[in-house]
Amino acid sequence: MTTTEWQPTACILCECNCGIVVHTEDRTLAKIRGDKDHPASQGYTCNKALRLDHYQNNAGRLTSPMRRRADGSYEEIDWDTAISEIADGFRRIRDAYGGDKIFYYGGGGQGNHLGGAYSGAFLKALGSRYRSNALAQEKTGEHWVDAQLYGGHTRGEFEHAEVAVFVGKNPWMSQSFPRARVVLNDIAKDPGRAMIVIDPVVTDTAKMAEFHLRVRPGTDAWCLAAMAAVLVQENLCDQAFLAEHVSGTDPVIAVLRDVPVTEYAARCGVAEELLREAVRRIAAADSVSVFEDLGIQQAPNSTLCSYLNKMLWILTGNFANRGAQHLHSSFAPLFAAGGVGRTPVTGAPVIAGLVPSNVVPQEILTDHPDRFRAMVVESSNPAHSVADSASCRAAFEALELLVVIDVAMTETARLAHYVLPAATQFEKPEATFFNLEFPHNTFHLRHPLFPPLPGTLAEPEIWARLVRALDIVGEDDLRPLRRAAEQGLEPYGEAFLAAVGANPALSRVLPYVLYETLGPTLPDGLAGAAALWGLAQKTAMAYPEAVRRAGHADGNALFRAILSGRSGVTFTVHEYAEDFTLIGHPDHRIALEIPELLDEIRGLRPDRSPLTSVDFPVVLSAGERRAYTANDILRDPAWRKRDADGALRISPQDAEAFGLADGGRARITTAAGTAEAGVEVTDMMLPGHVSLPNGYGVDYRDEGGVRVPGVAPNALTSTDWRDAFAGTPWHKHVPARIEPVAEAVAAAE
Ligand SMILES: Nc1nc2c(c(=O)[nH]1)N[C@H]1C(S)=C(S)[C@@H](COP(=O)(O)OP(=O)(O)OC[C@H]3O[C@@H](n4cnc5c(=O)[nH]c(N)nc54)[C@H](O)[C@@H]3O)O[C@H]1N2
Ligand SMILES: Nc1nc2c(c(=O)[nH]1)N[C@H]1C(S)=C(S)[C@@H](COP(=O)(O)OP(=O)(O)OC[C@H]3O[C@@H](n4cnc5c(=O)[nH]c(N)nc54)[C@H](O)[C@@H]3O)O[C@H]1N2
Ligand code: SF4
Ligand SMILES: [Mo]
Repeated sequence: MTTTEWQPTACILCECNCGIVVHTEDRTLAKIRGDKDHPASQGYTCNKALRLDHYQNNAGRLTSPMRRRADGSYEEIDWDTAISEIADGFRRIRDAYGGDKIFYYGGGGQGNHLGGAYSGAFLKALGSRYRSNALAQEKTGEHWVDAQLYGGHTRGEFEHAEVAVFVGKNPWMSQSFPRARVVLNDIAKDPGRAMIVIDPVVTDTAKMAEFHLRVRPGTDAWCLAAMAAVLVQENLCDQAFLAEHVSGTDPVIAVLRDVPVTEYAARCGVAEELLREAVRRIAAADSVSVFEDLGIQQAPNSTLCSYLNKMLWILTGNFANRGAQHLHSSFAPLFAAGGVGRTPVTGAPVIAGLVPSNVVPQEILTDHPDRFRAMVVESSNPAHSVADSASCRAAFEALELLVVIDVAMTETARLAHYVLPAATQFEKPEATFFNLEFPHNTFHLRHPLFPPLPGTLAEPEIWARLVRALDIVGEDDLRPLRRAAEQGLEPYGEAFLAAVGANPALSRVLPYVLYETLGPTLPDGLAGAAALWGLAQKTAMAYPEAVRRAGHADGNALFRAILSGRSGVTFTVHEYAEDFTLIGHPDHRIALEIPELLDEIRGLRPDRSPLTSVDFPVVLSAGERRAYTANDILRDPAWRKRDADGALRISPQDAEAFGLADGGRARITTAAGTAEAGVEVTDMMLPGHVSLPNGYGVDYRDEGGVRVPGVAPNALTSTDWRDAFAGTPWHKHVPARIEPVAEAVAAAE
């Protein structure tokens, strides 16, 4: 199948999902460029999008369901056998121990959330309750704070911000908001705008910033507390905004008034005057946007840092105006609503319905009667991406049933009883639910460019076959809906409401019902998009005005626009003042006081001792984003144009102290493990701080044999280094020891 027309789709390598257009040749993505018609990315891509064929075509693609033999090797089996054995297996687990012992991990990576939308039908039907994914190793602490402050998720409007603040975030490399490099260049060039970066490393973003607050690793809480305190102590808060839109201000002001700024600046290693100047710049700006990311979310005091960071824009009233911080609409919420639950074995906090990734091994590897016995992993590679890979492996091996759904034979798949091969994201309808912008929010349904590779299936079909095997919905229940669907969306909507109202069995498996009844009537191989009909209805009900402003009369109109809008659609257009209506609290005010976290601010006072020690004297950031990293999505090492082995970055001072030279090799030892890496000596790093990239250390097999370039970062991390509130890991702050590798020493002598 060769096309000479540009076909719209999207890059799947980070949460931006930039629109691209491609030429295909047979099964390859022959030419790739940015899609100017995409409403969010407007033709922008970064360097990585051009390498996407390494995802679509590589020697690691799975082409048959696989079953593990007693000796650990795998045999290919047909789909019918796989589906019936897997359904039987989970039924047996449910009957023996209860459905809540079936744990679900994943459901979507950077570009693919549509498949996971169908998983709930099968899991709910079995009584499974616990789930998790990568958000529970980065964003749950921030979510817990957000839920209390305003009951929603905020994003900055960087494109129009006078001042952009990046806290532990390197958007030049990691992107995360539309057209990141264009926006960063614009800010850097404009003398009327400014960038503030809080990062121990001289990143590409930090190099562009007016204010680089080069904190010592792990000391952001002191830095951010001092910044918020300067706002209060120098009378820089927006009193009118606080009076009108914020509750619980007084106790917060009281705590911040007592913060010893000089002492805290010294503790975080930032010159006090620089810190004060940065705060004054924030206070003087007409608009400020803030992005916090892994540099604080995966480091000590992470939940506290999320809270303090939000003070910077709340105390200065940078909400609901152009270029500032915003709540936004969502097409499909990434986080479940509800309070904090507890995990069955360790009692860890379950925030937004997600078990902290760090406790997953402990919830399995125990003789506790409530331990997880079985697991489904979809579109995720936890044996590689969750802290302490060795204990993850041991835990997954102890499961009575592990099923992995992936496009490749991953580190996790190699531990599974069954591996189910998915069609790639260019072989099925796909979409991302990272729809986080304001005032215009966009959604992009990508059409398939190729038929599924023979032997593979799209996830909606996999989940539908599994539900069918459970035999809980009869053809009699579905037939009226199938007929209604043939008559159009309006009759379907009425029939759907009536059927679900009358039959509770259907309401437990809604995505399945949509796929089975509406799916067959959708054009262009889009059956897998059926679940979006339900989400479009919900969206139109949640934001009727904003959906109409975007040009969609109702949920059906929105759904039709999504089906036909090949480059994506704008689904909501908000007015700035409506930000306040998106605040979840009944009084639509931001609730600033979080007593537990105010206690934490007070508790910062005594100079806490660093986590490093004589044995482990440096801080390792395990998993930095670089030009050629993309989580675990690309396994073929040929995709990288440089940094083939993912060098350990180290300061000249440390290199000298440890006897290392640029281009040499180092051994990195932590409490959890040891690894070797090539060395890059660079002034980017502070003395006492070293870094390794993410996404390395995955294996790749082709005719040339097996290769595992670089270090798997989680060979070096421990599950017990985690945040007290959210259980999120401290990947950016792993105490470590660095030594020259013996051969290198010998060669040098
Ligand atoms: N190229 C590329 N882009 C990606 C990804 C990818 O794999 N590759 N992954 C995507 C995903 S899933 C995510 S979540 C985002 C993550 O995006 P980022 O959070 O921007 O990525 P990181 O490089 O992991 O960490 C950000 C910064 O934290 C800094 N840091 C380390 N320790 C500290 C500290 O103690 N304090 C402070 N303030 N900063 C510290 C690091 O120096 C680094 O510059 O990137 C997305 N984009
Ligand atoms: N030490 C350390 N660990 C980290 C981090 C760090 O900075 N340091 N970062 C953390 C963060 S922020 C994140 S987001 C996680 C990411 O880690 P994971 O949650 O494991 O996600 P990905 O690496 O994106 O893996 C995606 C998987 O989906 C598969 N896949 C791709 N397309 C499809 C498809 O269409 N269908 C199916 N079924 N599968 C598909 C890929 O083959 C791959 O195995 O890693 C976390 N782990
Ligand atoms: S990696 Fe991210 S920023 Fe780069 S092209 Fe892909 S989606 Fe866009
Ligand atoms: Mo992430």
